[in-house]
Amino acid sequence: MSIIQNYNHARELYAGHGVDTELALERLDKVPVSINCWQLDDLSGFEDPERGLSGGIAAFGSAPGKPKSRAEYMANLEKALSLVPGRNKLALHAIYPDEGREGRGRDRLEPGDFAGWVDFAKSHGIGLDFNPTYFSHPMADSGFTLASADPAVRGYWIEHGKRCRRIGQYFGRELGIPCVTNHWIPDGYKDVTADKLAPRLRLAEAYDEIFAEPISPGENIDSVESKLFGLGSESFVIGSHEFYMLYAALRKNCIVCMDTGHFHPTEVVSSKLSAFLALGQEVMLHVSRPVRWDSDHVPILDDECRSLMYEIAAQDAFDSVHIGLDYFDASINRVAATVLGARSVKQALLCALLEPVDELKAAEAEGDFTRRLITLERSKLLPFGAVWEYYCETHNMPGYDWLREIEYAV
Ligand code: RNT
Ligand code: ZN
Repeated sequence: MSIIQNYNHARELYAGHGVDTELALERLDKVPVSINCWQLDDLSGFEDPERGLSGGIAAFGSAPGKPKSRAEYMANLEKALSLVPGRNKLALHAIYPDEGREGRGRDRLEPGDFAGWVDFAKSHGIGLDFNPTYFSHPMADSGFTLASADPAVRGYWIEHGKRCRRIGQYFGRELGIPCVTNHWIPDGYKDVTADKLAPRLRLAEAYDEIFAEPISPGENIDSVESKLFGLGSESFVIGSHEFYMLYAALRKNCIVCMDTGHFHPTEVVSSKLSAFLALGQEVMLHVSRPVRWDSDHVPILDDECRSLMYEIAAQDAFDSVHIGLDYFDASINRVAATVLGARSVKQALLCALLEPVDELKAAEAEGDFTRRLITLERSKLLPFGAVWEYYCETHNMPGYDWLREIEYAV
């Protein structure tokens, strides 16, 4: 049977269960997913690719094919983008400036250092998101950046943060799509901490300075990303979830970013999202797949990814939740990994959009928890794959056999 025939059959089956596949596909097509540029090169960047990672993050694995030049990197990026259907954004890090702009200090970056990316985004019809790089740098060697007690170190990174916001604003202005500039810092202590207040006071002050310049949210939105613990900050992380949640709610100058790998393994971001929605707070997401800890595995179509997307789709919260990706696994082909993560999140989104949400909410309201559970289980049996394949087909992309499009060595 052809893709269309399969789809028509699936559409009828879904319709029989009260679900309109056409509407689901229409909605899916409008939701941008922000693809992280750093899976493609293990977060090496262009600033000084030989430097290696530090500051609580590491990419494990030795799959062949890591790009040896900017040209190779760009070709891989083109390939990856060509295999992700629907609306996308590209999330850059500050260590990926244009050619010839690599030598500047991070406290001297300017919008013009990323003009090439604006051209790239324009030619692909996509938006850009941005990330200051507060790690993998001699000024971050102490393990502290914005919360550092050393005014020279803190000042350096405050300047970096300010400049990154202006770069985000430039992206938003040029592309007509707001940029989310996401701030994550590695600051924390490896061991038992005597003064947990002072570094947090310094961090709050540092962000107050960074966010002081008013920038229209139509151009740039800042998000702050927490973490539970990291390599080298096992005992105490300055930028914790509570810290940022309160900071964002009280100061109203930024939003919270939740990375799905940054919580205790029994905590799930899908259960947290509605708290933000109930209180009118926008959220940025870093969708990752934590395996036992913040392992930054590539997202797959697993239960939590589906639950997370359900929370957005069931509340029609696409204007309040920005979906971004964050993973870096060097043990599998990097282009395929980028595509897999992005496709998986979009598939999870499609699954969510194909749920009979009204029926589920009605069963819950009536206290019919039996029907609620069985209706949810029924969804798993419906031919979602046929709908996905048709969606890919409408974007001239393979639904199932996309790996064939990628050349790679083992
Ligand atoms: C680190 C944070 C952060 C980074 C990226 C590369 O724990 O998740 O988002 O992964 O900025
Ligand atoms: Zn993250």
